[in-house]
Amino acid sequence: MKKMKLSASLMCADILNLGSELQKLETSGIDYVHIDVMDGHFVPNLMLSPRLVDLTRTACRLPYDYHLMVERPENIIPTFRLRPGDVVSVHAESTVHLQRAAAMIKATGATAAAALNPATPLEFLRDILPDIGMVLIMTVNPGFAGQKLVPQTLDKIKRCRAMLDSLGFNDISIQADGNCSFENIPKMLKAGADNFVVGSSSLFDPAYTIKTAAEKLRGLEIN
Ligand code: S6P
Ligand code: MG
Repeated sequence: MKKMKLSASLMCADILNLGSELQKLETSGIDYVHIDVMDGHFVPNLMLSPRLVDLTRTACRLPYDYHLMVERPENIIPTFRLRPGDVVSVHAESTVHLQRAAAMIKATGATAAAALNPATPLEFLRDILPDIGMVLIMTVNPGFAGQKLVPQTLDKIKRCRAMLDSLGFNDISIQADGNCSFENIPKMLKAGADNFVVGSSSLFDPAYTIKTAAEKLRGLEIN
């Protein structure tokens, strides 16, 4: 079984204090910073510009996990200063040239990933598997934080893990994005996800500090 990875959703952090939030993520043992990029077309929201994101990279050493919710992702990929160790997810629904986008990402030294909306069939992944290191399964419809889990996505995670393993892609990890709460993560883990985008439902729940929420999240893997 793969070790659980936690990817902190930056749009759910305290935006007025991003520098100290990033330092807290690093000292709390978070694995990735999840960057939601939205263009107002692919999703009805706008979020996290390349310049702002690049500036935040001086505040911590964590790898970044970019989630591109944009039309024509090929146009925006070169505008980020990607580093080896970063992951970039491109939605299969967002481009007719998914393999080209994955190749562009790999050429920078980052890992390419493919993302699927809740209603998009797993079959869309089949021919991109040799180019990716991760599948991002949207467990809510993309565009906003604070939404409720789309229940059938749990079975989709399970079928995705089975499909990857049966085709020999055991190394490809599965990220769940949306409503990764203390209650839902155990179900997602059981279904076969190993990487979790933690946002307002858990890591940034005001009932906890980042440190205590991260500790509670790590405990979910053991129990
Ligand atoms: C949603 C976006 C997500 C959110 C995350 C928020 O379109 O892709 O990454 O940032 O899901 O977390 P939560 O716990 O509020 O659902
Ligand atoms: Mg996301």
